[in-house]
Amino acid sequence: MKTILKGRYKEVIIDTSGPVIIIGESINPTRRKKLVSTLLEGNFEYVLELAECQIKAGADVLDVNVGFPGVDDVKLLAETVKRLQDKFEVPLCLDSPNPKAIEAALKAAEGKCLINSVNGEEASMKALLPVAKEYGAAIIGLCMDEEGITNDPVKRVAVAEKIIERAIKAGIKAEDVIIDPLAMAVSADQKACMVTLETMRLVHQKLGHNITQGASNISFGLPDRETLNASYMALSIYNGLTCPIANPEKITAMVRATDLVLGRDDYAVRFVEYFQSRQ
Ligand code: THG
Repeated sequence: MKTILKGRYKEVIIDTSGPVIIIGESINPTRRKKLVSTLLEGNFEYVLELAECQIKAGADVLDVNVGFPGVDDVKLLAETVKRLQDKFEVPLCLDSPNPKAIEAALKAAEGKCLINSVNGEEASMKALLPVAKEYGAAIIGLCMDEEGITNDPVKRVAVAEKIIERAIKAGIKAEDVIIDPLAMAVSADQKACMVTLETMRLVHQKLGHNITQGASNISFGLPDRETLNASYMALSIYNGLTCPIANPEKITAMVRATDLVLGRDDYAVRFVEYFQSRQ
């Protein structure tokens, strides 16, 4: 199954048979107070710098999250999208819990964006599926609903199926629904990674959809996060993860390595090219 996203000029194909597409996570105010302060001053230089660094490091798509308390992200997300698209060709992933901000950003954006995210709650699906249809956007479907987040992979897959079904009813193509199994901190629950890995395996094998996840969520609260993230990333890709939201500066090398190991990099071209670009 293929999900196609578009920036102003550039098209990115996320294919369930790989190679892995990297959605850069860094445009996010969590732990980046400078992003908050510069944007509040109407200064877009830092956000453009974050975009450029991530693209250079291997990001194919950029996640854009400018939400923080006290800020009107309806205006700010749309404005940030415009500034990013003035300068960069890559497709954007619009990350906000506020449907109004998503809609305003879609109105401002060119190409075909990814909405981050819709969950299985009625309110979320009602608010966002018609908007996705209207603007021709793809969506990330989170495996949670009114009952919360279950620890049973089969139930998580059922939530994914519900979102896919409702999206299709709203006129969205099946391939435009990317599933997020919801990666949680393994410090809080040592079974957490096994639950998402199994959810991914089931979504990949039974539903055949593309899969994303916040790939550094699992290592919150632990030392040596990079090692943990890398281990979990490789296993996730093997189980069907095709478009992680991650820090490309830290993850691209091992993503290229995993694609090669999984037989998705003929003559090791992408692996070697990436290595040479780092020398
Ligand atoms: N699913 C979906 N969307 C998401 C998440 C998800 N969006 C937000 C988040 N989770 C993914 N994005 C981030 C952004 C920043 C960080 C983690 C996840 C972060 N960064 C640290 C920093 O910048 O210092 C550490 C970065 C690093 O490890 O290098 O914490 O799950 N659909």
